[in-house]
Amino acid sequence: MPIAITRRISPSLARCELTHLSRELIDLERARAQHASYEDCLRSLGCTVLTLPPDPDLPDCVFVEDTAVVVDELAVITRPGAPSRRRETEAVAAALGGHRELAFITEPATLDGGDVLRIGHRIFVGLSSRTNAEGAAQLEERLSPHGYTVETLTVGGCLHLKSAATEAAPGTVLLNPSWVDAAVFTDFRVVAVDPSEPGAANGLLVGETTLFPSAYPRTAARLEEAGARLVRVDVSELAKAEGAVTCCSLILNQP
Ligand code: CIR
Repeated sequence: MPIAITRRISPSLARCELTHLSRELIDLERARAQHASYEDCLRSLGCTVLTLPPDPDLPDCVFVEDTAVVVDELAVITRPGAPSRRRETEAVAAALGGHRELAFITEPATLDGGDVLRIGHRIFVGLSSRTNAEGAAQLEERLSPHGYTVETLTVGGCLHLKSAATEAAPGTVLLNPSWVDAAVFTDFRVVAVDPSEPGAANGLLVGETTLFPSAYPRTAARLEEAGARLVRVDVSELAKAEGAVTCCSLILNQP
């Protein structure tokens, strides 16, 4: 049974980092209700959800994905690219320490987990405004002894690699070809987002089922046509903070 680590929404979410979006009013109560439904979806897919308390001084703490890269053998605690997010790693490292050996990304490297796409033993790292080459190199140093390969690629037009591409069904990469070079993923089946839904490339695969934002029905139809099994979740308030479905959890498979 996988464990999903999540973290409650900070009361200061309104002060979150924003890179590609303009600030909009976020309804905190609605965001919390959506987050609770997201956690319920994870439970319905067989996850044990471990929810960490929020920190009022860390507006983006709900986006736990950025704080660690977890594989079966260890967890690599990141050094997030946004200085306002660096302290988020402390609580997550404390929680992960009970489940995995820990390794750390250290200065001058920066790495956000949202830039790390793992498909089997292949790890794709997006070089972005949050993740630098040193971050990718340190991740490779930590993971290659365990049989993982690390490939870097550039992303443009979006926040993270996983805004542009995710494994949205087993062996299938869902991507926005305007934000990432689809040629990188020729070893996989590729499904492109519907052109009217550029933000739709982020799905969270848990086992054989994918949590997918209800805001993107056209891309959902494309995925289902390709054989994906989807569970829809409404994360519209978190989307105003530039978050999507992968960013709100860290999934630990039980080896
Ligand atoms: C940030 O800009 O860091 C947050 N407001 C959103 C982070 C979303 N994380 C993710 O997609 N992995």
